[in-house]
Order: sequence, then structure tokens, then C-alpha cells
Amino acid sequence: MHLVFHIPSERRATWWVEQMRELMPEATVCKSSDDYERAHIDYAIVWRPPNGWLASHPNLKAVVSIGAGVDHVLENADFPGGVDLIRTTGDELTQRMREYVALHVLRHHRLQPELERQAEVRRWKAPITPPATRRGVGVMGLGNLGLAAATTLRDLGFDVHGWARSRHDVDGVRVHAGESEFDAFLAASEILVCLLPLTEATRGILNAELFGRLPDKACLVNAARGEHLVEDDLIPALDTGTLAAATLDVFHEEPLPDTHPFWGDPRITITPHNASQIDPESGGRLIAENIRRHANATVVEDQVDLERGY
Ligand code: NDP
Ligand code: OXD
Repeated sequence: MHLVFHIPSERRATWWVEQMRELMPEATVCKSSDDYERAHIDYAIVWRPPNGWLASHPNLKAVVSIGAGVDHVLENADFPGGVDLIRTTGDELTQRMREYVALHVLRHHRLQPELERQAEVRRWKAPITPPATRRGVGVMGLGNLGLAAATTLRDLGFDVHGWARSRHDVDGVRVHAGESEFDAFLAASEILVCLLPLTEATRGILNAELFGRLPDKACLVNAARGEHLVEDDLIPALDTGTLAAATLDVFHEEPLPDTHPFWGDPRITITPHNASQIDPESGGRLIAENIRRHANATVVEDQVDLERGY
């Protein structure tokens, strides 16, 4: 079996290749910058492959996304027909996302950015925040990560609402399904967390019109994809008080360019797309297991429904 890694960072690609050689001694493993025979490759393991690169491997059996999201693969016009797509999930990815969402929702709930600004000027003022039971938090997407985030917030005591395409039954979470229940979901979301996949239906969903349907001075946490947010709509919504603050982990352009207006805006917390990363040790074990199952024609739970696009 022959595997090739494409990862934009050469250092990370080397780390992954070394790990995978240990985990899959039966396979030949190389990286895209090596000199290798493209026709030999069975599996391409990728993060943001350039357009045209996948199609240059004529005998691919499957593409593996080093990530739960697969938009970075499917946005390639050249995704080859007849090839399967497998994403990477797992307990550690879910755990890291639980931590990120809890941290940033609590931070907004307890007005922590404002308290930090006060401390910078030695100001002592103690606002009383409502308990979590009186704070509505909305989680968009109830897949692996959204469901874990929603139940974590529920366990912290928040009044949690979830939104997905289909109906879900989640103990202690008020679930809304589809377009017809979107308004009720948004009206309850004082803090809105986006954990949707990026598809044609969800691109640009976080926009001025949606912000206007949230309670006044709502907060936004986007840990899904930069393209969910219409970036030009954010600062005007903060200026008018439609939104009070935002935490963003993902951006249209990553790394976020130096000149981007989000940098330095005290109402916007920026994290460098590290809400929940997959590392070669634990992620590598999952990828090795998924590739072996795929090669043996056993069901791969992480296989993506290409019609649905997530
Ligand atoms: P899943 O595919 O497991 O779940 C997706 C959820 O979104 C499902 O509940 C689905 O509904 C819902 N959904 C999809 N389309 C729509 C729609 N049009 N309207 C309403 N709901 C919709 O995804 P994961 O939870 O694994 O991951 C979510 C995203 O998080 C990834 O796609 C990726 O972009 C991002 N991510 C970000 C990371 C980071 O570090 N910032 C790390 C990992 C992932 P239904 O259940 O009805 O199908
Ligand atoms: C992912 C990501 O999709 O890291 O897993 O964004």
C-alpha cells in the first residue's frame, strides 16, 4: 500500500510521515514534496491540497482529510470521481473542542474581556452577571463537535439550544430543526456558537441579517470555518451594539493578514485556528485504522457522504 501526505507546512508533513511509518509498517509513506511515482499512490492524506494535485494521482482509492471538515478537499474542482473521502474525528478532537467552547462561552458570559480591559486601567467595578441557567446559548450544528459542545454547556448549567438540519433528541438541550425553527433558535441565542460544516447552504450564514435576529448585544463564537462569516458585516454589527463581542478561531484567509481590521479590535478575540487540532500521535492511529478498514472493505464510520458534502 502506498500513501502520500500533502500538508502545506513541510515540518508538519515530516512529523506526520515519520509517525505514519511507525503506525503502518506495511505501507510505503512519502510526502508530496518527495520524488515519488504518482500512479502507485492508493491513499492521499491531506490538508488543503492545491487544485489539480489530487487528480494527478490516477489510482487513488480514497482521500483522507486531516481534519473533521472536508470543505478544504471538496472545494477543489478536481476531486476525482469514484474516489472515497474519509474525514478524521476521534475523542481527542471532541475533547479539545469541548474545552474551547466552554472557555469562550464562559468568557463572554462572565464579561471577562471587559474585566480584563478594566484591570488594564486599574478600574474596580463589579458587574453582576446572571447565572448560566438564565443565559441562552445556541449551538449551530449537532454533529460530533456540536453535540459535544452542547452537552458540555448544558452540564455547566446553561440554557442550551441546538440547531441542525434534522431532528435530534438531546437530553437537557432544546433542539430546533431546519429553516422553519431557525428563528426560534436564534431568538434564544444570547451567545451563538457556530459548529456547522462549510457547504453551499452554510457559506455566509453568519451575516448582518442573522445578527439582527439574535437578542440585542449577543456574542458570537465561530470555531467552524471562516467562510461561515461575512467578515464585512462583523464590525458594523459590533459598532451598532447588535453584537457585543466575538471570538473567532477561523478566517477567510489564514494566517489572518497583518493588516486585517479584526486585529487590535478589543471586541474581537482571535485564536489561530487551534480550537481543536489533530496531532500525528492520536490522529495518526485513527487514520491508520480508517485506511486499514477501507482497504479491507470494512465500514469506515468517518467516510463522508459526498452528496451531502459533510
Ligand atoms: P458533523 O458533520 O459531524 O456535523 C455537522 C452538523 O451540522 C450536523 O448536525 C448537521 O445536521 C448540521 N448541518 C449541516 N448542514 C446544515 C444546515 N444547512 N443547516 C443546519 N444544520 C446543518 O461535523 P463536526 O461536528 O465533526 O464538525 C463541524 C465543523 O467544525 C467541521 O466541518 C469543521 O469545519 C469545523 N472544525 C473546526 C475545528 C477548529 O479547530 N476550528 C476543528 C474541527 C472541526 P444533521 O445532524 O441534521 O445532519
Ligand atoms: C478540522 C479543523 O476540520 O482542524 O478538523 O479545522
